[in-house]
Amino acid sequence: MPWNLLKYGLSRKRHGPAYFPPQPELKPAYDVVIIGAGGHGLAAAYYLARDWGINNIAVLEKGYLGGGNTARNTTIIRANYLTPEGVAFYKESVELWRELDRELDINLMYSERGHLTLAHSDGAIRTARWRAEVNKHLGVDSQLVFPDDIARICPQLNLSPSVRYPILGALYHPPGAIARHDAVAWGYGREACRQGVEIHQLTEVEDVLTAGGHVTGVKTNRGVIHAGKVLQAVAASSTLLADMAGFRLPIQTVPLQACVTEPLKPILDPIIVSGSLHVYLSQSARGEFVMGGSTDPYALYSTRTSLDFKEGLAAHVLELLPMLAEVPIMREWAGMADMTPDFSPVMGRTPVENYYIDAGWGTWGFKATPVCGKRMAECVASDTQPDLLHPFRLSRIDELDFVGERGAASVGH
Ligand code: FAD
Ligand code: PYC
Repeated sequence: MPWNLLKYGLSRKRHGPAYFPPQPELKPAYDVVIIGAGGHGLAAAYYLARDWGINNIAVLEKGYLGGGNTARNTTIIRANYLTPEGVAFYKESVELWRELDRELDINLMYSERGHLTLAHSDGAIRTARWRAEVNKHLGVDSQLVFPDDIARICPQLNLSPSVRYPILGALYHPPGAIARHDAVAWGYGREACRQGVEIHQLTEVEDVLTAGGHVTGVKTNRGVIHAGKVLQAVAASSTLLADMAGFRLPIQTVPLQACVTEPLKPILDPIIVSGSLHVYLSQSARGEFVMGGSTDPYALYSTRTSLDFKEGLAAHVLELLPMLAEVPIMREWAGMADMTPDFSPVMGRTPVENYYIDAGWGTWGFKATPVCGKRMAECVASDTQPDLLHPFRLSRIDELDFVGERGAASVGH
């Protein structure tokens, strides 16, 4: 180890400015209050300040910055959705991701690996073909591939025909990527602060204050704050916050578990998803295999993990990658997924004037952080529903105008 690095590590003095400014005093009023300092809330704050010149903003976080699903997700980024509305939306997100390191001046370790959704049945081949056609039509690089190609793309996969669920083909999406999730929250948070946004951790919103059908502020554990506009971006707590504001959401919250193995040398490049085996995995830059399965089969506000999950996951992963048999699982955790009936998010205006919502991200919202932040900022600043967000308006559920993305979810439900 270089001598200077050792000296720095042991020294009590730390040189250079702190990454975030010290938390300021809470003011009695802000132009915009954002509830939730996950990736989504922080990205919205950043784009409101950068693109719309609104910087009298407080982001209120009941825990710590980026400590919700942003910290718990498996970081898969892709645009290979099923509906034209979904594909157009996630395509814009992937375009923003590609520039984000430079823009936020932080190494997000954004790494395009290619994404394989394995098909083990004729029905799955049909869905893969359908997705490939919709994707290509909208300029997203996806194609249906068969075992010969899969063997070239991912030689580690067990392609034997004599297993329980032989691999018949796959949807291959070369832009599929992973990134460092914490850095996304840090990057958006720091850049928002540089533009005057305040982030208040350990500040829980306990009630939403309204008068005459519009929002006037929020009650927090640190007092009342008045606000011209309020955006809720609280993922698992979406229904609780909407209740406080006085409207209902078509959302159920279910646990989703994941785990990582001990680090290995780099051996797996692409991201692998198998719907029939209910598993997905990738190898992180640190060498750990990041793996997950289906959502738990009941609604629950809990982040406990289970032996069931680990056992089922291990058995299924070994069908795909028998070489992992002796690799220990190192950590296991759960997040809470806010699920809508059509597996698409809810974004935009609400029945309460000047109160906006960003919710229903279920198991798939990390990849949407940049586009959602950018478009929600537009929505809040202009009080209009941007075209790209129109399909995801809250009223679509009552209108039965669904954006059905179940076939494109990586996670079994
Ligand atoms: P969060 O990061 O959860 O932020 C919301 C914040 O609101 C939290 O910090 C919370 O503390 C705060 N909050 C809640 N209530 C209050 C209150 N009353 N007052 C103040 N603050 C409050 N998506 C993908 O695209 N790819 C994946 O590979 C992927 N894998 C996943 C794996 C797992 C195990 C899980 C659980 C999810 C996964 N997701 C994935 C989904 C993704 O994690 C989420 O959709 C995304 O992180 C949501 O971001 P967010 O900023 O909206 O929410
Ligand atoms: O949306 O790609 C995804 C995903 C993978 C695992 C969890 N979500």
